[in-house]
This record gives sequence, C-alpha cells and structure tokens, in this order.
Amino acid sequence: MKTRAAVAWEANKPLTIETIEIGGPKAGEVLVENKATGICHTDAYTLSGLDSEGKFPAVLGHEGAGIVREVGPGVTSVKVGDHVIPLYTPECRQCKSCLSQRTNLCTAIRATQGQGLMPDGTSRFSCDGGEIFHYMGCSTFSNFTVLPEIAVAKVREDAPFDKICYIGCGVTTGIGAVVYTAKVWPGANVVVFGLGGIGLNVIQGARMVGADKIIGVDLNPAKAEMAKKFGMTDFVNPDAVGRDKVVQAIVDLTGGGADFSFECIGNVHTMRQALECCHRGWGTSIIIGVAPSGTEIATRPFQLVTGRNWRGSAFGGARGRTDVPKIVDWYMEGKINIDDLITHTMPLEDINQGFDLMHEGKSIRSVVIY
Ligand code: NAD
Ligand code: DAO
Ligand code: ZN
Repeated sequence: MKTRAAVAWEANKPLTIETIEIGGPKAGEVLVENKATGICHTDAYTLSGLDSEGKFPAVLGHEGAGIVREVGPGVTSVKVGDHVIPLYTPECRQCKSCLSQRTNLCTAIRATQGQGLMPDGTSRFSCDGGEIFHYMGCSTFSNFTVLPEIAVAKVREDAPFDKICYIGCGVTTGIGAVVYTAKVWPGANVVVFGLGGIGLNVIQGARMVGADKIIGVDLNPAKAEMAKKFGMTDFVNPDAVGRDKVVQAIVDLTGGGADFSFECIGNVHTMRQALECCHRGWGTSIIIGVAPSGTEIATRPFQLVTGRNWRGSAFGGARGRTDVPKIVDWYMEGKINIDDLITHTMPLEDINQGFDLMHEGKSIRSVVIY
C-alpha cells in the first residue's frame, strides 16, 4: 500500500513529504496508522549526519501514537483497532536481558534495528523501487508504519494521541529515570542539570514521588519559570554562581550534597558536576544526556571510593510494554502534566518548521498531527 511520509533523503537537508510504498506486516509484525508524532532532538541529531548509526534515505521519528490496522501471522499480544505507542526500546520478555528483570534494554531486535531494518533484515519502505530505511524501529514520520509486536505498547483508548505520543520518548525518559532507574524516595533532595524537555519530566517525576528539594541547573534563566511550574524548588544559574562553583552551590543548598542528580544535557563537564554534587556515602547521579560521540567522562576515583554512584538511564529504565501503559494512566489521572510541554502542533507538511522551532529554542515539544 501507499503512505504519506516525511523522508530524510540525506543528512542536513530538510525532510520532503512523499507518497511512498509500505509493505504489509510479516510474521510477528503489525501495521500501525500513526495519529501523532513528536519531534525530538534525537531525530535532529540523526538528520545532522553526526549519528554514526544514521542511515539515509530514512523515515525518521520515534515518538508516536496510533492504531493497529493489520496484524501479521502469529501476532497474539495486540489486535486490529488497538491503540498503541511504538517502542524504540522493545520488550520481548524472552531474551536474557528481559528475563533478568535488571534492565529494560531488550536485545531481541537490536542488531537489525540499528541497521534501519526490520528483524528479517529487510525494509518495508520504498520509493520508486529504491529502499528507504526504518529509524529506531519506529519511523513515526510516516502516516503508516510497520513494527514488531514486541515494539508496541497497548494503551487505553480514551487517551489523546496528540499528547500521549510524547510518552513514546521524552516523558518516559525523564519520569522513568526517577521512578524506575533511580527509585527516588519521598523526601529526597534531587538536582536536575538541564531544563529542556527531558529535565522538566525528571522534575515532575521527582515531584510525583514526593522529593523534597528539587534543584534545577540551567545556563538559560528563561527556563526557570516553566521548571517551577513542574515542581522545581530552587534554581542555580551557573553564570550567576560561577561555572566552577556549581557543585559547591548545590552542596550548600542541600546541606551536604544531593541524594540524586540527573544530567539531562549531554555534556561531559556537567556530567562530572552532577556526580560531584552528590552526597558523600550514597548520592547517585544518573546520566540521561547523550554526549557527542568520542567524548569521555572524568572524575577523581576517590569520588566513587567515598560512596557516590554513577549510573545511566535509557528510555527511563522503562520496560515498554509493561510500564508505558501505566504512564499513560498517570497522565489520564492528572498525576503528570503533558499538555503544557507540547508548545506547538502542525500537520506533516510543516514538519520542517517543527525542527526549526527546536533549533531556535522556541519549543519544548512540537507534535505533528496526521
Ligand atoms: P534540550 O536541548 O531541550 O535541553 C537541554 C537544556 O540544557 C537546555 O535548557 C539548555 O539551556 C541547558 N544547557 C545546555 N548546556 C548547559 C550547561 N553547560 N549547563 C547548564 N545547562 C545547560 O534537550 P532535551 O530534549 O531535554 O534532551 C536532553 C538530553 O537527553 C539530550 O542529550 C538527549 O539526547 C538526551 N536524551 C536521552 C534519552 C535517554 O534515553 N537516555 C532519551 C531522549 C533524549
Ligand atoms: O540496547 O544498545 C541498546 C540501545 C538502546 C537504545 C537506548 C537509547 C537511549 C538514548 C537515545 C536517545 C533516544 C531518543
Ligand atoms: Zn528482550
């Protein structure tokens, strides 16, 4: 069949809207009609050509929500008409990682997903006979997409697609890092480096679990207002306290150091600050930000000897099929705020404007509505 899609033909060029071919679902796969998709920094990173896994031409997009329209042979966990969120971190429940219950990093389709292909090693997308690659196993910048059934989370049908699509990446990454990776306890002191779309979700996750102080750190003081709305109690501007005094400022504010810090920038220098502002003996720093390839983190090993912990979190540590439906429930129950984070919506034809708004720092999240 045919589908409308925004195609990335090559790095650093705007996407173009095309009518392309999409093959039907094979065994274990489903055809999903995307109803909405967020535009994330990771899409822009890949489009910039800096992503070593990035392949072109491709249908980008990994933050969607839609409806199952067709199922391939052997599909048992979803049916036609189910509402789903595509998962770039699938959950097969059978691989060593899934069975371990210690990580959300399912390995079942990792190799082919990284190559822009479906698990059988082929692409379902083509245009004028030429192959177009999938992206992060999702390709939500296409009206219709094909996904393995292990890479969709079935969600309640009363949840609005144009809001819950953000749970496909940003919301889950931030809130999940608090709830699933760090397991922040009520009364904890939390520090969040970077108050963008991810950091704001860390903040509201920390508020949801009952954190005490929630300190935000950002070079842009204009970010503080929105962060306060989401639960930030204190703001540290590195340029106001001195960039080399950020750690001391946080140690002072927390009476000895943070119980938890979250790095949501992707900068190896702030990663070091985030570790070193943690409390001696137990403070844990979670790296969420993705640093440029080739960069390395550093600290004095004595920071770890004296009990600070360094960890990372991908997709918030969430097991997609199990945890994403719960996060949709939290939204529908009013426990988390997504509406105020979606600052712009647009039709697929205007998707490049969504990228521009992100680059200009004018949006938190732009959502394309099909
Ligand atoms: P963003 O650009 O919207 O926000 C980053 C914020 O950091 C901005 O407010 C900016 O002003 C601030 N900042 C930049 N440099 C700073 C510095 N030196 N000190 C203090 N503040 C500084 O980005 P985002 O969408 O929130 O994403 C944050 C990071 O999370 C990115 O690296 C992204 O790739 C990563 N990410 C990780 C995962 C995961 O699963 N681990 C998932 C999605 C995104
Ligand atoms: O299993 O090796 C793996 C890959 C897991 C992918 C996790 C992605 C985390 C961060 C990328 C940003 C996503 C938008
Ligand atoms: Zn698995």
